[in-house]
Amino acid sequence: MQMTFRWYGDDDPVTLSKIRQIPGMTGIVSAIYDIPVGEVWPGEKIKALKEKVESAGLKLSVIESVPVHEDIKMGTGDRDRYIENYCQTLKNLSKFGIDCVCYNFMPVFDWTRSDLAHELPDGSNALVYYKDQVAHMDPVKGDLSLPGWDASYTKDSLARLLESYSKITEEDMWNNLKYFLDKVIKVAEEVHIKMAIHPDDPPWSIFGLPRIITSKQNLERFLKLYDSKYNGLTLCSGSLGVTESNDVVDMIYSFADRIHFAHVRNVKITEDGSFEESAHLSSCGSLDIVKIMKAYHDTGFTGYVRPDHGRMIWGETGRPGYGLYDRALGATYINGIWETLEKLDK
Ligand code: DNO
Ligand code: MN
Repeated sequence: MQMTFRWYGDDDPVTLSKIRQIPGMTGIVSAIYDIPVGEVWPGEKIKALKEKVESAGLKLSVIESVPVHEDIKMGTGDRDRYIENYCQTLKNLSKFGIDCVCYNFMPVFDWTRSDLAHELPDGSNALVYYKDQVAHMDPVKGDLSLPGWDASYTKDSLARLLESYSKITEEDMWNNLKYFLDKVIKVAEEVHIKMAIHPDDPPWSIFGLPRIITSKQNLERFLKLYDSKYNGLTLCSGSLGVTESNDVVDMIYSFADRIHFAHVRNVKITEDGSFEESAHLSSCGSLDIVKIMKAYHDTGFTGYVRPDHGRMIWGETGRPGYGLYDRALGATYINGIWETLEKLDK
């Protein structure tokens, strides 16, 4: 495996030089943040990003994400132009050695939580999803705005977008995803970029929107839409693992040859099926991180790994889920498990 860390660019208070000091850290996961969704990423911007990362002694390993325009997800309007642009962006990325791109197919909202700074008993702050709180949230009224959400929507445009989605079923989403893959994976194969879809987080419908990348059965269906190694997965333990009906360890063994990017984090499922993000350590949450890492090890995983969200600890402030300290602890813990597995294997 290759250990990586997400970096949000020059505005990120977690600088590249700090990331470099995390033991065993080799790669950066990043993106170009100032290009509107759907437009082509120009080569010069990719080059500048790569050079910045390399001059800090790290490798630009994964792009997370090249976002997919809503017209593509809805199968409307300008989707063909946006798909063409997407393919051009992949070609541009490949010129700079990028071989793995993460994306998602969630309508309108990326990952969703009801509180971004819930205080845990130990005094740290974590992202949580309490079902009863989400039930009372109205995104159009602006009850909550998350860092994962596209902040460029006005209330009106958001309301219109949600209205358009009300006619779109899960089957429509499957068809639109297949339409996208048929064009994009062909290019990915040509330029040797492994595409890695991120599961829906949480893996169920929110605000009445259809969500399809949610379960083992649906991951299987996804992989069959276009049967190629280049049509692969970002296996995010903390997204899929928030419901007991998903067995993350089993998914790793089942889909090993199609997993290109591993997001490793732990979550604690609470009594009513809500969840709290926890520290990475197995005993802090509901997932067995040793079994997860063992599954990657047993299947000879050579792809990219990153610790996913962390809590805010030791007084750190900043982007929820993406502070330095708890993610660095996560990376060290994952590296420790991996080293143990490697040495016991010898
Ligand atoms: C949250 C992340 C997601 C992820 C995208 C991938 O922290 O795991 O925002 O980057 O869904 O497209
Ligand atoms: Mn993730």
